[in-house]
Amino acid sequence: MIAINDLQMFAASLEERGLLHRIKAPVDRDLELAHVAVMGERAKGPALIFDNVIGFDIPILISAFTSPSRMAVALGMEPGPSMPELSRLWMERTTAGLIPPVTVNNAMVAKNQLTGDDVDVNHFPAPQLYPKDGGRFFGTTAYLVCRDPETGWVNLGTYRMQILEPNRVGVQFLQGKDADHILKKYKARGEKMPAAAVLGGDPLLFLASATFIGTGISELDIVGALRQKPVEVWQSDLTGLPLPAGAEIVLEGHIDPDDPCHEGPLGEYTGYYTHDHWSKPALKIQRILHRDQPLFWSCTVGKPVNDIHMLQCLSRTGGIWHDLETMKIPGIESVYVPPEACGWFWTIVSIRQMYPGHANQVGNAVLASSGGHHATKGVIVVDHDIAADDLSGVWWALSTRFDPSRSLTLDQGRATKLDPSLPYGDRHITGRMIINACIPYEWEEKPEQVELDAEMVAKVKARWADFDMPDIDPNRIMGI
Ligand SMILES: Cc1cc2nc3c(=O)[nH]c(=O)nc-3n(C[C@H](O)[C@H](O)[C@H](O)COP(=O)(O)O)c2cc1C
Ligand SMILES: [Mn+2]
Repeated sequence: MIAINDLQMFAASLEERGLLHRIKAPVDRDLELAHVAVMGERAKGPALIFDNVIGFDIPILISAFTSPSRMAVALGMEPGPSMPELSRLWMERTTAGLIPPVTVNNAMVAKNQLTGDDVDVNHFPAPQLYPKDGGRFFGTTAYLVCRDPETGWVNLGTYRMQILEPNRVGVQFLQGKDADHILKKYKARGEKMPAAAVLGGDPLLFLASATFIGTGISELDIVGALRQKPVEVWQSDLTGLPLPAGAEIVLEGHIDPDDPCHEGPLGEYTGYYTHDHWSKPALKIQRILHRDQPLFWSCTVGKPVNDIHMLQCLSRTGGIWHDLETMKIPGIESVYVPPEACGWFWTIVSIRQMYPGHANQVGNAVLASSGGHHATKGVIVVDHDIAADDLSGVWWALSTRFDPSRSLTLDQGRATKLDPSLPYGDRHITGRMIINACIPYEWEEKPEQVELDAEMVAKVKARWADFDMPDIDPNRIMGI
């Protein structure tokens, strides 16, 4: 296990393993920085820290999660596991039980406190990412902490935060998100909602707060379970909220339900814009907390593949897998929501078939599950000889095991407002399908496959070193 308590430890762990590159050249935070990052991401480059952001002495971390190796390190593992393997770990740890946070008195984030006229979010190098974005965003990786006034439940949600004024940022939580439910309760009481925008802390806090965990469950407890140790929080004397003690920067204040703002757009994770700028919640900042020498953290959002698609791949796969296990559906070998599908719209499940109709049961279960029903367009079910993330194998199954007239099921379900394949103003319901790409269990005569000899494979693996191909790990070759 790699010990990681906060963002700077995570960045150092990446750097030690050659997974992070520091850019020393001066770079403009508006457009230039994000363009370097997107071009690096497209080329499957490393995580980046821009040490010399023009006009600031605060560096920016970006592209932190954009490879399975970096995602493994975030989870405290050495590079190696595939995304489905990491999702299985997510599923197992969150299913085993949650771990609530512990309160500490000394918090690195509380070392510097800006109040009164010193409250100015422009102190930090928030970038503008794309030319058509509405401005600079303090929050792409930042999460909002708020508390349910009735139950005391503390929710963490990642919602984008645009800088509007020195002491005001938009916080675009969409209808139905947890913060939206909670804000409505404050509104009914005629109160403002105390809230904090947090950047940094354990990198898993960003991951968990960008994931639908379930109403009433705190993302702090989920991160405790994932990290297998409690998150350290500091009880704010201003808002009464538990704030991650190792955070980089916190904007504290309140959201007035009767004082919405005009905000956006921001290039979204679908790779498109949604033009819906009015009546977004806004955080009025009363106090800024930050560590000594904070590290700013941004994410390019926009077209796949970047951090958001990787983290959605991890957590959505983990959530769907969790649901399939709790539904007691047997034979699930692996699950994968490809980052290229925005980490959202398609699910691939590999199963060991046990009875006729098993593959369709799995497809229907994904479409009906809490973790997978929302905006899924298709489920592809393949046999156990193909891992869910073996996209070459999946194409082979689509070509040789799938018959559209026999094994395609069409259905409809809940859409997302961000889906550009649906017309504006009518994005409630999407079509969806189950593609059963398994060899039918009930066929007595199955197609005969070309196979390698299992004993010879074992022998070849045993003397792999003799063949002098050190870059290939014989135990991680798909499809044998
Ligand atoms: C970079 C990034 C930006 C996001 N922006 C928003 C956003 O502006 N509004 C929103 O409602 N969800 C946004 N999300 C998705 C939410 O984080 C996600 O739905 C999460 O479940 C919200 O937390 P909650 O379930 O506690 O409400 C974003 C996710 C990421 C990773
Ligand atoms: Mn939540």
